[in-house]
Amino acid sequence: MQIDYRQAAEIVKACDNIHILTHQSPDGDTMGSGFALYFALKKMNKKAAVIMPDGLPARYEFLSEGYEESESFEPDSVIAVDIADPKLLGDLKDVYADRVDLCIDHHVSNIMYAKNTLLNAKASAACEVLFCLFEELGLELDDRIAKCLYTGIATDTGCFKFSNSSREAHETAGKLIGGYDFDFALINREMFDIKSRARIKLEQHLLGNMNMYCGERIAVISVTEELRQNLGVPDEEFDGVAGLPLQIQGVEVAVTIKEKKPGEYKVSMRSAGKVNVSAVCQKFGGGGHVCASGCLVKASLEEAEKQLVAAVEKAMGE
Ligand SMILES: [Mn+2]
Repeated sequence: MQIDYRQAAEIVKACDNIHILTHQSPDGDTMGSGFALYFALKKMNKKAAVIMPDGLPARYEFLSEGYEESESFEPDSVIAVDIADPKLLGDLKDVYADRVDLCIDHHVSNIMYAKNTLLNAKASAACEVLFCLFEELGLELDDRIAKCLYTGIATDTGCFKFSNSSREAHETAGKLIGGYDFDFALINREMFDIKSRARIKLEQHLLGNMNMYCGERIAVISVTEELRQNLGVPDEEFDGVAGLPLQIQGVEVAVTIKEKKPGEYKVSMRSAGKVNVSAVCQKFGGGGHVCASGCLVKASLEEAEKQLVAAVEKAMGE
């Protein structure tokens, strides 16, 4: 059932022992939401724990400063943050999928699996939804909560660069920066600028070995299993490589072909805006967003590249 802020506030007030669920392959929004809600619930004298299917990655540890790991307890309420589908609970799906009391989210694709869903699809981040919920609760924020909420909004808007960087996103960030003390410049540097040596090595390789087509409007990067082993780069360093070629002036579509197993390739397509890559991926049985989509192609690498480029070229001509 979809509920409004007032109803969600009533649910939060009524619970005492809460498990807060975050999603697998965590990002700044689910982690920021999880810890912001934890600190808020602690201020309300409730017992809470943040449950993380993939643990807490080092890059988000700063959000947990002050978090106290409690002994395991049986929750009376389960609240999911930034989780559109229980599939995103990973290994914890079986335990929690059917017992989420409240889901706080901003994904239009939310499948409404929770008993109650507070969904604001116009919000830039689940953290922006939480900010409004805390206002509804009349809860006074503190520096820690503000830092968590800001991080979620900054990361989900690509540092206020994506088209979801609405007036509300900016205004909420402004209230957080203006009203509380935390180092937002450092957060943005660490979330957006700093890269590991392995990542730099990977980017150099991928950009140096790109294939260009259609007057350099289409860029293709391929990641084979052999390459992954040769470079010795950990899997998580591949996050977001699909968007890399769009940094190059003139590139309209970036195609990343990643070997899943011999003869089977996972394809990610990114568009700078003119070409609907969701429509292209649909021709291969995939889909997604207009500017970010994916599909699976069973062929040799050369054949996959040929077919994909032809399909993108066709879409460009339409
Ligand atoms: Mn989010």
